[in-house]
Amino acid sequence: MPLDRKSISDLVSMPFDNIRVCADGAVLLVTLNRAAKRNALDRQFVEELHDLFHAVEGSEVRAVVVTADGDHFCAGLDLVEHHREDRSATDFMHICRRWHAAFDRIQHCGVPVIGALKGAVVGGGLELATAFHIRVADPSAYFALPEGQRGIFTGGGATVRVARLVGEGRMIDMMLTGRVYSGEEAVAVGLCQYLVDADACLSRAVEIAHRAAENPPLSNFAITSGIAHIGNMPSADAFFAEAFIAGITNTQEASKERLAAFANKTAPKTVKP
Ligand code: 1HE
Repeated sequence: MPLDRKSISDLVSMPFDNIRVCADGAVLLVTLNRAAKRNALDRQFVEELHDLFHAVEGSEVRAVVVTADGDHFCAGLDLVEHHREDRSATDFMHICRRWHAAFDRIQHCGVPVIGALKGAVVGGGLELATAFHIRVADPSAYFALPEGQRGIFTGGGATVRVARLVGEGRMIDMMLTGRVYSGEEAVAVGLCQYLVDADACLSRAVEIAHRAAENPPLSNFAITSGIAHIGNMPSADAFFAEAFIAGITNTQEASKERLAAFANKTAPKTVKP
């Protein structure tokens, strides 16, 4: 069966209630648009994220920017829906599996995903943001895992993705004490990579997406998925996988022109900023 390679316009025309999708060239701009509920993630919202990023995989899209309407990026799990539905343990376990599937789709969609973050990036909102590859925050952004205070636990991948970024000790502190990290602190502990003025946050994320989109797609696929997968392997297996990925990526047709440019002294150099 041939690969169902979606075009940018296929993606832009997908019907969603909680997400707006538009394109800037080959960069997809995804906006969470449930601002009245602070972009809290109910079941449908998680399914929409899953379906969108499933469609991104193998499509013509070269990078994605995720931003949000309103003052807050995402307030996490829809606590009102969760309370109203009075779920059983089994039901919630299955809901967590859907979150894992959706956020895995994001992390492993094959192209760089850049988040433009503001306001609350908390609980499941932080789980969503840590499935992105690069996070850009504005000064209003703050980061927390208030699950302990709510009498619940993370269920959207934080035990893997947040712990990996900040370390187990910091994550446990966040969950036990409700500690909130400012944008500056978040950069210091590795929760995000850029902190920029509020009016520059989205444009910086878009600029980063366009820059990353210039890399050959196979290189971006290796970077955005390979590093995370290799991180789960024992060293000997990791070195094997790295060599294998490099064997394919470093000999691809798309790299030949760039390497020739370097050899001919026409390529830009890597210099001190
Ligand atoms: C919500 C949610 C939500 C807002 N679920 N409806 N997440 C949290 O613990 C964060 C909970 N939310 C908050 O602390 C605050 O809402 C905010 C600091 C994010 C924003 O405050 P504010 O004053 O701007 O808004 P608000 O008045 O609190 O809320 C506005 C509306 O959004 C209101 O609905 P309305 O119908 O009364 O207008 C809120 O109910 C609604 N809203 N946040 C549902 N989270 C897979 S496990 C993941 C575990 C978690 O994610 S734990 C959740 C952590």
